[in-house]
Amino acid sequence: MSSPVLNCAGKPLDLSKPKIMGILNTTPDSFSDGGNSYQQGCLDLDLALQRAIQMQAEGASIIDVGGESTRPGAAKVSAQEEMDRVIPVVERIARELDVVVSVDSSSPALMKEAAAVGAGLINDVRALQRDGAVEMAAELQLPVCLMHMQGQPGTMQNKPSYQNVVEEVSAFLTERVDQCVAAGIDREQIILDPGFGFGKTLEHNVELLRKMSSLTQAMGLPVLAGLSRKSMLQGLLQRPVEQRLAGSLGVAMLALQQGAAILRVHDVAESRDILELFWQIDASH
Ligand code: 7PJ
Repeated sequence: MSSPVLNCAGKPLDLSKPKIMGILNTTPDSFSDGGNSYQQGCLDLDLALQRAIQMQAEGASIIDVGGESTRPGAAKVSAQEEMDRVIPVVERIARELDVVVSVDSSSPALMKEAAAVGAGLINDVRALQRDGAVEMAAELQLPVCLMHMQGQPGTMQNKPSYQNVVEEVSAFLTERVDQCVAAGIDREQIILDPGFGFGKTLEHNVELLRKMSSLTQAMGLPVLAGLSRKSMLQGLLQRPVEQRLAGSLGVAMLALQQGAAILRVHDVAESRDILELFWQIDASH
């Protein structure tokens, strides 16, 4: 793999050892809170900061702040609403903590504002395909995570279909990397993500996880795995969201063995134990 150290707005992120990205949702209907206190969407600034402090203490190197729910059927969020939710949280965390703050967004305007208040990484589930997004990321000179999704969040789970999911995801990401590099983004600052659950059936997700190392090897770029509490665990284990911790840890370990460089997770402390076990025991890294 080429240089595994990302430059996140001056903060180095060394991916020669895998890292944990802790999820901080600012959406009121965030994926995992399900209306109970399991993980509340952090609308409140102090609460968001407390959660970030906790995740950092538990071992997160990156805090991923998102304000748009991308789960199937989620209500659309206006650009202004997304901005109002995300920017104050990014600003507060970047100011108070020595941690990389990433922004889970597809909006170029939001990327710009977030960078201005200290964001160090752009995480885009649309792989910078919105108008002006590639150019904005190039201008901001922040590392980017490019994720594969088939279709759009509202309808992506209706009938996902592929001839060969691994090849198609790989081809898409290759094309996006080329676009980004052509626009002036440093290739060494790009992270790839197969996008588990984004326009994929259970079988597609399983196939992608099984073959994730081919993605890592073919592209020579770090890969992020977002598997935490996802519905494939419902498909595999018939567990509702509040009972997916063990399953999430299991697939996290498999992802590490397939070469994942970043785990995007809700349960930071537990995931860090998995990461440490992998690092100390598995000789393949
Ligand atoms: C992902 C994400 C993911 C990246 C979400 C959820 C849905 N960003 N944002 N990868 N998932 N890069 O957390 O279940 O898998 S939102």
